Order: sequence, then structure tokens, then C-alpha cells
Amino acid sequence: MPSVVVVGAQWGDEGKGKAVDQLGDQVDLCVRYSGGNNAGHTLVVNGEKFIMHLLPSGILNTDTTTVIGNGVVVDLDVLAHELDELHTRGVQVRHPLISANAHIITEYHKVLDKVTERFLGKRKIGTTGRGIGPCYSDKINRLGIRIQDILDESILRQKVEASLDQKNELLVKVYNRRPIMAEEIVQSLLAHAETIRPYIVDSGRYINDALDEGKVVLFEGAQAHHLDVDQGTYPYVTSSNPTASGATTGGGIGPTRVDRVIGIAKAYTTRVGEGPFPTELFDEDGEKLREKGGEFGATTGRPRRCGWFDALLVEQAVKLNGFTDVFLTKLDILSGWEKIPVCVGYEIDGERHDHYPMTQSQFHHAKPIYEVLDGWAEDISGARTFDDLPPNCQAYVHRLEELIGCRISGIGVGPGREQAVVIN
Ligand code: 2SA
Ligand code: GDP
Ligand code: MG
Repeated sequence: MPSVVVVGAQWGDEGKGKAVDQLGDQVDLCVRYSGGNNAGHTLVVNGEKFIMHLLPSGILNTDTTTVIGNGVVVDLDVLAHELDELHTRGVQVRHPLISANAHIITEYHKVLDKVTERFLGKRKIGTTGRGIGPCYSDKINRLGIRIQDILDESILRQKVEASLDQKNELLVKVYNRRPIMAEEIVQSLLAHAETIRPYIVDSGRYINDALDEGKVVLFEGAQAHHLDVDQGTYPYVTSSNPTASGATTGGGIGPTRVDRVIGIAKAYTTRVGEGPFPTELFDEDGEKLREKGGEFGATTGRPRRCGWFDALLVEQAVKLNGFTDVFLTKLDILSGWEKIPVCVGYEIDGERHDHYPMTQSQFHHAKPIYEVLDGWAEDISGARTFDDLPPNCQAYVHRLEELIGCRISGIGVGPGREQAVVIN
């Protein structure tokens, strides 16, 4: 597998971090290609828990070089803090390489993220408040600050001033806040310049050269298909392209270079933040999924909304990302339900839909049509082969494969690195 992309198939938190860590010993280069420190990717190694926000999840593997790709937005304080935290815990890791073209999240992006959410009130997105949206807005508006800019102080100053002029107007006149001083921002960024200078690379060239040399490159997606700014439940999305295509723009490779695209899908569904969610449960089943599954935001600690598996949602992700195979995660959490409903269609304004609908108005009106499958009582966390799984659990997996139209090649049965069933 010279080049593999890992993508969330639902609304995030499917267990991408664990999947990336699991593939780790086969990987030479692990590249984050989208999002920023809004992500929370959890790895559990020898019983010890690590949550990566900005650092690529391959970082714990000493043989893997990690890269923060050009599609990522970088908060330099967070980068320094995450590395320090690992060192404090006695984990020696190599500093990631950072794309010269990646954009920098500054203080004013974080302020704007928070005031915009407050301003939106009931219509808020439920962002993580990490400045992600405002930073990507600046990128598209051509007002962004890039990693390469901190190598040239006078350019940096000009760019920060240009970007801030417009924001201070907004902050002072619309949001009634105090203006932000350009020089404070410049100095806070320059404080990181000498530390990161040796790691700044032309990431596109670097990654393509590695592929030319036959190295194995893993592109680690953050968030998920249905949070993609183009494909997701807009406007309740993040501001980047977490989908497989995002690995090409955010990593700097052509589509012909991708060999495998693994979709990561949870055995049920969760969402954090606002937005439509047809199979969401407001009863004790929802509470039980949240408690058993530990469904709380890995970055913000917010309770995640929980519901049954929605096959239409995942089938859409299979199709639009061209998944070659799917890892089904957290199947162990479903042990103990006598019956497990799976959404196999939507009723929208009196009509049945067998696919994810075209418009968001339709999706907001979608009511799930369930097929009820038989559950299993056994604890499956010790299963390591498909044959170890109880018959009803095997049937659940096979039915999901049929419904989503993709082969399930791996199953998660616990948070630990080793708690997985690989299906050949
Ligand atoms: P943002 O901050 O602009 O990206 O928020 C926009 C929407 O994207 C959602 N989003 C996420 N959804 C799931 N998991 C994420 N990471 C954290 C985690 C979330 C947390 O691993 O649990 O801790 O709250 C993530 N990041 C962004 C977000 O909820 C908005 O709906
Ligand atoms: P990510 O953002 O996709 O990497 O996922 P998160 O780390 O935000 O959330 C997934 C949570 O589920 C983490 O707490 C993981 O440790 C945990 N997890 C991952 N795979 C499994 C699994 O197969 N079973 C169980 N029980 N937990 C898992
Ligand atoms: Mg997460």
C-alpha cells in the first residue's frame, strides 16, 4: 500500500486516530492534510491514552516521519504545547515537518470564531472555537499568513497589518470589541520562528519524492465526509475538505497517486456541534451509547449526540470518496442490545428515499426508516478474528456491508491498539 488515505465516513470521531496508529508500523510518512487543532484523535498504546490535535497520529511510531501538510491550519502555540506535553510524559518524538504553504491560526482568528458564534445565536454552528473557520476564510480571501511568512519579518508584518485592518473594523464597529494590535501578533509568531525553521519544507515535493522512492505514505483525514465544506451538511460543517479529494489538494499530490482509501465508520452514529442528524436518539438508548461509548468531545469535552447507524449516510461517503474498504469501529459498544435498528431509508415529506437526498432542506426533514437486526449479549472486546464474533454480530457486519456497498476489512472491538479484527 504505497499511498493510503484515511477518511471519516460520518460526522467525525469514528476512531481515525486509532486506525492510523494501527497501520503505523507499515508507514514511512504520516501526513495530516486538512483541519487543525479542532481535531481530537485518540490513541491508546499499552493502556496509555494520547490525544492528538495537530500532531499527525503516526508520531508515536519512531520509524514514521510526520508531516503537517499545506491543507492544514496551524496554531503554533498548540504545536509547541502538544510536543512539550509528550516530552513531559517521557515520550520522545521527532518534530513534524511543516509545509511552507500551511496557513497559521492567529489570535484574531480565535477571537473571531468565538464572537461570530455568539453573534449567530440560535443559528450557531457549534464550532470548536479554535479559529478554524476564520483562518480558512482568510486563506480563501487571500489575506492569510502562511508558515513561510514567518521566515521574513517584514513580509510578515505587512501581511498581518493588511489582514488586521479589515478585522479591526469588524471587531470594533460590529462586535464592540477592542482592536487587536498587529505588533503583538507579529511578535507572538516570530517567537516560534527559530524553533520551527529547520522543519519547514516544500511538503508537496517532499511527499511526491517519498512516493517516487517507493515509501509508504498515509494521509490522515480529520473530521469527516459529512463535515466537508463541499459535501457535508452545509452550513453545519467545518471549513476544509476532510474527504479523500482533500488529501490531494491538502497534501499536494495528484489523484493518480492514491492507491487505497479507507473509510472509518462507527458501528452507530455520533455528531458534536449543531446540524441535522436523522437517527439521533433522545431516549435512554442514546444516553447508553454516550456512556458506554465515552462519547464526549476529545478536544472540547462536549457531550456527543448519539444515534443508530445510518447506512445512507455512510453509503454516500463510500460513493463520493471511492472507499476501497471500510474499518467498522466501536462494534464492542453495541454488545448487550437485544435488537439493533439500522437506518435503511428516509421518509422525506411523505416519500421514501433510498439515498442521501440532494438538498439540505430534504435532509432536515428526513425521518429514518429502520430495519431491526438481532443483537448479541457477548462481550466481544477480546475477539481477534471474524470467527470469534457471535453469529448475530457477524450478521450485523455483513448486513452493513450490503447496505453501504463496500467491503469491511477491519473491525474495532476496543480502544487499544491491539483490539481489532482484521478481515482478509
Ligand atoms: P470547526 O471548529 O469550525 O471545525 O467546527 C465546525 C463543525 O465541525 C465539527 N467538528 C468536529 N466534529 C467532531 N469531532 C471533532 N473534533 C473533536 C473531537 C470535537 C470536540 O475529536 O471530539 O472535542 O468537540 C470536530 N472538530 C470540528 C464541529 O463540532 C462543528 O460542528
Ligand atoms: P477520531 O477523531 O476519529 O480519531 O476519534 P476520537 O478519538 O475523537 O474518538 C474515538 C474514541 O473511541 C476514542 O476515545 C477512541 O479511543 C475510542 N475507540 C476507537 N476505536 C474504538 C473501538 O473499536 N472500540 C472502543 N470501545 N473504542 C474505540
Ligand atoms: Mg475526534
